Amino acid sequence: MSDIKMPVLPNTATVDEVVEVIMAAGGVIIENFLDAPLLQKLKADLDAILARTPTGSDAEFAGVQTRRAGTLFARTRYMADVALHPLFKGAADKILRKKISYGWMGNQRIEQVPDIRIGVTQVIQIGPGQVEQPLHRDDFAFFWEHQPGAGEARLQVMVAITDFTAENGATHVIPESHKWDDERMPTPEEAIQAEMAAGSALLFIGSTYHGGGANRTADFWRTGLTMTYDLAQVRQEENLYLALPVEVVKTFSEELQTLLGWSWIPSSKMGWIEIEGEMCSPIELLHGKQVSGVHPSPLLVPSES
Ligand SMILES: O=C(O)CCC(=O)C(=O)O
Ligand SMILES: [Fe+2]
Repeated sequence: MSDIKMPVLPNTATVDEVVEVIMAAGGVIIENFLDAPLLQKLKADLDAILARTPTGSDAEFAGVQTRRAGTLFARTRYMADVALHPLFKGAADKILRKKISYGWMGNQRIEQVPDIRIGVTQVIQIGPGQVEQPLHRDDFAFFWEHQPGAGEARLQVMVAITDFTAENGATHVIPESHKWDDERMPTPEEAIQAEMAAGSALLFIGSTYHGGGANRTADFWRTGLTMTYDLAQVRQEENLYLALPVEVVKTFSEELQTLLGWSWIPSSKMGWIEIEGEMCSPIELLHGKQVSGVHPSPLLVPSES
């Protein structure tokens, strides 16, 4: 274990300061990311979910003394406070929404500012006896390659819902590992632990090597809430379209509906549905429109022959 410390910023830091530290170190701890009353309400909701969640069966990665629950936007009303936290959303916009130029459309040079979407929502509760998770990069989910200039695909938050300590499984992070290529293997000696008080949060990018810690306590369950912002052109890792009931999504602001994926990418129309012969954004479905020709689907109507 390295004796370097994870960089820490107060919640009064600016977005630019947060981005600067993340891009230098691969991650940063924001102290008091959530205020105490909000943390308490969020914790009550997450504890109720976790009480109904069994430990997992994946010994390799997810852990067998670990509880993981998703679909959090339908299970607690406080997810919006995490997703739209100015430092998290602000840093995600700055890190991920970098103008790119590529190719041509006829004689027009294509220049895009990529959109972002919410890719994962998960509460992770590491229990006594859980062993360390292998060090990994989360952008592995997109088969992201780490070449100079490749840019970042993900900004992730890990909010400490309980205190995170070295003994209870605080997340391991290898500082500056986001600068590595794909050949260099991470080793536990290079990692440091993101120890932080409940309410603080670790922000880190998809190319930073990290992993859940071992829980060596007798009876303390370490609880962390994680959420990612990802480039909109990669697939959302958690299948939010199927997981979140559409009635719930309809109650959200259009900003949140878009971030959750109920919108296309306007410039490329990626994610379109057809309505009346036009490629349209699926947000139209939340405004009462229907996809053409499937209500009712002829496949569900008994055929005459
Ligand atoms: O629980 C943690 O501290 C990290 C978990 C993690 O990195 C993962 O499951 O991908
Ligand atoms: Fe991870």
